[in-house]
Amino acid sequence: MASVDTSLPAKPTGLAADFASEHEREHPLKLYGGWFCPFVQRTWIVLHEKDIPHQYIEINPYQKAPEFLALNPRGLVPTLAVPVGNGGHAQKPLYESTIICEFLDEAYDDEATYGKSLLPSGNAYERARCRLWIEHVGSKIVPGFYKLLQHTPEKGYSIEEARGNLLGQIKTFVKEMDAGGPWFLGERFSLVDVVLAPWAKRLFLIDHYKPGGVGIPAEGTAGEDEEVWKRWRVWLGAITKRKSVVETWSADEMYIEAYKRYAEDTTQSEVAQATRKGERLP
Ligand SMILES: N[C@@H](CCC(=O)N[C@@H](CS)C(=O)NCC(=O)O)C(=O)O
Repeated sequence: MASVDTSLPAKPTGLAADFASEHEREHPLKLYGGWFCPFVQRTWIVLHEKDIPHQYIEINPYQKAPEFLALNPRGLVPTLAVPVGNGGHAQKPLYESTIICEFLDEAYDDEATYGKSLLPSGNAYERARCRLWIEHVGSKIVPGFYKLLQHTPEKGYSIEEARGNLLGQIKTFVKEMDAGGPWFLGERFSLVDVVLAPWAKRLFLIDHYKPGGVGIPAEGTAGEDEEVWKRWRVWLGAITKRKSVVETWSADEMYIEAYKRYAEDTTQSEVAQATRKGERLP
């Protein structure tokens, strides 16, 4: 594995460091994560939202330690160790961020203790609609983010194409949002908001590294799309201030450092390699 990815700073910083150290004590529910990872941040946000007791264990997923691979043969974070049986001493692994998020929401469902479910209970259609847009985030917006971030002049596609694709996928998503706001489901915060939050927070990296940036039109300049981008700004403003998002975020400059290799398209991470080859993300 290339040294570029194993040289990452080893620990969270900023408010994420506080959240991590509040959860460093031994606990049978364990999240193995990397502070820089947006997929991990999804899981972290759910644990924070529901105030679920757990232990956070920072690892470097690029190093593929045998104990880590034993839990998750895909060798990716987030990986969750879930207590099983009465004593809670044995654990079973779970991985894939969206599956972990749904699992946590379902397994910790006592409203008095953990608050409202993050998917609308009692309405199968609305839950399915949420999953549809969670899928859109994972299969359209997230790959679009990396395609633009990893764009270099040698690519077989232009930066305008990559930008147009990302903006188009975001627009499609925003048009599905409840008009009232601020959240995707209007007043109700849900997993749909959670799954996009980490990349919404990371959009500034594209503005930092790529000529022309993300290219979201400034207020009053979007013509017929004015309402769509207005709704986006309402959501973006709310999500970037949400406590669970803010408190799982390290210092901005750390992300700038960690994502430099994406911007230069030299990282050997699985996500980056899949993007380079035009394949589905891992
Ligand atoms: N589909 C996975 C993706 C997770 C993922 O790609 N995690 C990255 C860190 S952001 C990782 O562990 N990469 C290790 C590698 O690329 O070798 C999920 O949703 O959990």
